[in-house]
Amino acid sequence: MKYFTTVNDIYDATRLVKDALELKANPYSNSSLGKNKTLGLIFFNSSLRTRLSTQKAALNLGMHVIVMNIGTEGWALEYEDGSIMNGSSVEHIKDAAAVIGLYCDIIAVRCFPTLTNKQEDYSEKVLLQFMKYSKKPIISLESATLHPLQSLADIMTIEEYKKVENPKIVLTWAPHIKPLPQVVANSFSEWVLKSNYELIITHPKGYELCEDYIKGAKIEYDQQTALANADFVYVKNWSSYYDYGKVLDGNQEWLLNNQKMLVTNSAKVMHCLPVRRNLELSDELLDGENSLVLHQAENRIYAAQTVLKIMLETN
Ligand code: AN0
Ligand code: CP
Repeated sequence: MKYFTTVNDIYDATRLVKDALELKANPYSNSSLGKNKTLGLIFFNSSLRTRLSTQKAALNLGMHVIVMNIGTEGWALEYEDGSIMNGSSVEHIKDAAAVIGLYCDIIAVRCFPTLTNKQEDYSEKVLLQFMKYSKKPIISLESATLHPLQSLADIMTIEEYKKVENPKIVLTWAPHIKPLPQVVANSFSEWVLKSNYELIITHPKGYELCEDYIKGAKIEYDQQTALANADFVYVKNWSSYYDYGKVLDGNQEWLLNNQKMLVTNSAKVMHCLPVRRNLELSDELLDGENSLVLHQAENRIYAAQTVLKIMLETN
């Protein structure tokens, strides 16, 4: 596997989740596999879980890790091919990615969308240029459209906590004050669907997601109807895809609480974190016995370790 940027980069989602859970049971079984190999973690945006869990995953495999917050510490990068660089950008991504490729055996990149130019964001221009110019295996640490390590950890968590073979999984939109990417929702949807689970997505009108990631999901605009008999409720805010990057007025009533969850099948509550408490999700649910948020965060280590292991074995 040279790239891990979407569920479509892997041979079999169900198999990968099984492998990841096996690795979790025996995390030090490959502690020399990464000897003398260097992982580069390149961050254009902030992170807590992704940075620390991927670093720990690499250390469990005996790799070296180098980290750069390129968004705040690096030279301002140029992305347009053939441009005359007489503006504010100092270095072309062609050169930066090629140099990073010389220092690393595997490169992992976090590059959020701008949320101002849909076409540019959804073309994944940063990630694709890293693939093209670094010539090294690339892992997405959340790109402009997808967050595959988060989704792998999420599906692992569902496998661990499901009580029936085919649980009812609901993805619900939640309020926020800032425009957030559609990324986590896109990614969770494509992984759930690829894992052959049914998915119900509920959101206010105007927050429809890009069709490419949700084919096969059911859309239900009434949150309570969607939640009926749910086994897992995945909570996430995202900004509008069609009115690109906008936060639409209202919808504060979409905040979930214990009362609204009464119609579910004592559903487990999921969120990728970071979460704004009592804006996106209430304290009572986050701190309640059905919350899986810390289990999801823990599984990020083994999701990353599984992907790194496969890359070390196949490159
Ligand atoms: C990011 C998002 O919603 O995509 C990262 C989530 C893992 N969240 C924020 O920017 C708050
Ligand atoms: N869930 C997640 O990716 O968290 P960070 O943004 O803190 O890495």
